[in-house]
Amino acid sequence: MRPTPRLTRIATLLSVAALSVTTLAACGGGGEAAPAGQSGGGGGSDKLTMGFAQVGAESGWRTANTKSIQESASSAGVDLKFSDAQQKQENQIKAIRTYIQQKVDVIAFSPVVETGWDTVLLEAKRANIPVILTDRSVDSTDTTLYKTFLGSDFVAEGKKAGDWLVKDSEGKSEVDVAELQGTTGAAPAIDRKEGFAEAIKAAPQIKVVASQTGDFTRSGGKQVMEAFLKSNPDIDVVYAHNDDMALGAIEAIEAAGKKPGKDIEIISVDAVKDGMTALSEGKINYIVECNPLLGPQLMDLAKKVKAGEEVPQRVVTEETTFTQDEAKKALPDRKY
Ligand code: GYE
Repeated sequence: MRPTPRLTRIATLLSVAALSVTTLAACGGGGEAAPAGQSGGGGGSDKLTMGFAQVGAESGWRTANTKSIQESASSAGVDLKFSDAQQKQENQIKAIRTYIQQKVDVIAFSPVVETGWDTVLLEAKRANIPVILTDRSVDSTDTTLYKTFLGSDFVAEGKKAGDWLVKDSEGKSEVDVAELQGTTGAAPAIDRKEGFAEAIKAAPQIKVVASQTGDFTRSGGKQVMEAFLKSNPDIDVVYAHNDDMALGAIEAIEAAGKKPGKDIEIISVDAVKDGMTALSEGKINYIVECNPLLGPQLMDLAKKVKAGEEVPQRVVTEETTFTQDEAKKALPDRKY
């Protein structure tokens, strides 16, 4: 691990109005891709200003993540500029460039895909604006382009899903798996696939017979599952990279006259309320948790970075797993 040079803050007295010409899509999705209004002023006050470029509003996980960031910014006294990229990298790049123009104190973002970030990250570095990656990472070899990466270990999540299936498949002669992948090129899709594949090597009777992206959405999961059921009538297990796609798959399975959780077992990742409810009802068999409540840690890291303090290059969030019985117990206290 290389020590990153401390960035010098340049206080700006420039007028906010002159800089905030370009605006960004507001939070919460639903809007069009075109820029919409946003709140907050630029630099110049003592308040920390953060520009956050969110992926979109594609899943229950994302909604909980956005809420966590907005709520913790307001309780930490952080002036948050928030944009929703509607799952498009070019929108995120535009948003980041606007934050650079506005001279925010810190830029944070959850990169929709892993590749293609070096140019804009270099622009932020040259402008002396520190960048924090949250939730998803980038594949840049120059790790001085960002201060830290706060988020889950997605390979470990995929491995937990695979480990459960290996145990569940003991004594079975053939287990055909259909995989619903997350957004193509996104770190959680790449890593959850890899971790799962690694784990199931321990049980040669488990075979991934179909694997396609459902883009982390419910409708994507449903559509892809409908096609899988037609092309592969003998699917035993669905491994969905998130709960939303698993919920979409449940609809497709039921529409085909089969019982999710029994005729076809389902494993997913996230553990959002709707997923946990389906798990407690026996329609999903196992969920690996991925914690979206990254807001408080993010605000903490941002304050440290602004103060010039060293922060660890990687902060991994702690997560667990849930069986059907465990879901029943955990549901009443579930926050998201
Ligand atoms: O699992 C999925 C969301 O990046 C961890 O993105 C996140 C993933 C999450 O759309 O539901």
